[in-house]
Amino acid sequence: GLPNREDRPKRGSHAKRLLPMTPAAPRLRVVVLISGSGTNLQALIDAAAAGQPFEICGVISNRPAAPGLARATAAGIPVRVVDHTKFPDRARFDDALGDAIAAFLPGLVVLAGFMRILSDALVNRFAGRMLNIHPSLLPRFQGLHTHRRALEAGTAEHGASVHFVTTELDGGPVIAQARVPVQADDDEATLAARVLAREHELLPRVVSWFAQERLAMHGDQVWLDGAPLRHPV
Ligand code: NHR
Ligand code: GAR
Repeated sequence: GLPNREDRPKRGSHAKRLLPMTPAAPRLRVVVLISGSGTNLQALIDAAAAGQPFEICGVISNRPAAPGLARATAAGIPVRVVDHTKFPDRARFDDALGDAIAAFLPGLVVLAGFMRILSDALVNRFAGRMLNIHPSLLPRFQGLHTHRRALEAGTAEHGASVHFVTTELDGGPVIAQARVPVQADDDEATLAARVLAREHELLPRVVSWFAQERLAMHGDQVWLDGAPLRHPV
């Protein structure tokens, strides 16, 4: 087969003249869905700019005022807003969102702080090609307000998880997790910040695995590097 992307001659390099038929490596097209500040989006933009084998081909927000939209625009990435408040029901919103996603011809869809629950129809439209980053150590603290609930539960360890999106909300198979300690003097803001910093490493790493075709979901089973993944990384 083809050599790894990293091993192929770079365009303009001396090696190009030695191997003139080597094509430019195609980069995975990734659409990112956001609702808010978009710091995870920024981490993906930065990873792509640093040479990871994917490109952010579009960013979609359900909130017109999401600060993350400016991050995309600043990076020259096209943005779309599909405002859920403008649709009569979830099914109509999801149809429009699905069409907006599909128009970018993505190989992968990433939910990065996206705050609307997606219908089964939309999830199935991108089955095996949609990831979410969730701010807890799943299966603990599914749903919203995870940091507050972790503090209330008195848990010693908290973190974030990247999982394939399935029709089961926050229940799709977990790929990788980042753990942080909970400190005695933490409040929601300090704990969220500690988790978020780790999210910014975790999410680009998992997206790179998918782009390198090291990662897939078959049925509800995650595969990494040719073997079924028994425990999250
Ligand atoms: N959709 C499906 N089908 N499966 C998942 O695993 C999904 C999903 C959509 C979003 C992200 C998730 C998270 O990581 C996510 C995973 C929003 C809510 C929610 O209750 C819950 C989980 C997640 C995202 N949203 C409210 C709703 O009624 C609205 C809240 C708001 O707008 O602020 O959609 O946490
Ligand atoms: C992140 O912590 C992400 O895990 C979480 O929201 C934050 C978004 O930050 N996601 C959810 O809560 C999904 N319901 P960002 O917009 O700066 O990436």
